[in-house]
Amino acid sequence: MILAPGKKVLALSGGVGGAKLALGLARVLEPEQLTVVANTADDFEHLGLHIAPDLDTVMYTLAGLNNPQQGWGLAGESWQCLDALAALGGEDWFRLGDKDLATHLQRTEQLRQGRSLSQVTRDLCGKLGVQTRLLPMTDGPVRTMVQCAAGEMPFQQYFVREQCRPVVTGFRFDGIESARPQPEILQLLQGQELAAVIICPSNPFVSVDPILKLPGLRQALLDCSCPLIAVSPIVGGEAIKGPAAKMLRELGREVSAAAVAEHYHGLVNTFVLDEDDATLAAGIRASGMDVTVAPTIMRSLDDREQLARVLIDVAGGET
Ligand code: FO1
Repeated sequence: MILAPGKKVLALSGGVGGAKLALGLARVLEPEQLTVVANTADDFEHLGLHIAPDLDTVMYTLAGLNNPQQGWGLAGESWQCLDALAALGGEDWFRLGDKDLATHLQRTEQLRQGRSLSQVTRDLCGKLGVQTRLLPMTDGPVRTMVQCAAGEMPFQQYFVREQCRPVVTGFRFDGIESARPQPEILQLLQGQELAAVIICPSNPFVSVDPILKLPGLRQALLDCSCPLIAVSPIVGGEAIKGPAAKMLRELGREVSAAAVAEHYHGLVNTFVLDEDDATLAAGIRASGMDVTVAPTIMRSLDDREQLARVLIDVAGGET
């Protein structure tokens, strides 16, 4: 037991990096001690299906079913449906595997029958044996629009179809003004059980910001008395995965963990830096944030658990 009974951790996550840490946390905490909130602003409707990439990446990872090489989707996947679709002239730029399609079919049908994304996620997690509470950030539609010189485009078009090539100038989260945070998130933040909120090493602009910008959520985080801890997704001036470094550069910011710390300034109490970036600690501390230096690159299962233990220790857990 590394966290007192009755104490809980709330983790805010995007896709791959967040999912790795969520798994580490799930392995060192009791199931009832962890709630993971996934970004849903990169969800989209495609081929008539509701696709929720970050939710699914976290769900498949927690279920031990994920494809670790690819980062998204399921291990041992086949692509017969997509190949047949392509042969018919259908769209195949967004690769939906045969088994993964079952998730999207089930989710879409359940949503069509009037169930909420939270209910459907709970049901899917139950069927896949995921014991951790996994919540979509909201049950309402919020969609990331990537702003570029030529105009704006939906996130998956930028990320997958355009392979993150367009130069970004900003982001807009369509629908966010009328979206509500998933109610359990606010209940947790307003209760007495939370030991920490952890911002996973996910992209600050397109994975974490959509969660933080949900109406009322930032204030609820500020009002919550537990520590808010963020793990840098940038190590040694590079993103561990994905376009975070490219985005920082194009937005005219320094490509470093310090720039991510600055992004979270005024919200986060403790910033967790990789050992490679230890020299940045003093500057971040001078800005008023606590800093913990730790190995943050999660190659193995042990690395994930080790980082989870460090974070719980920062939160004041009982080791
Ligand atoms: N990412 C890709 O780079 N190419 C794909 O074809 C692709 C398909 C895909 C299908 C289902 C799913 O849940 C995720 C998928 N992703 C794919 C990942 C997705 O674009 C995520 O939004 C990113 O990983 C950002 O979190």
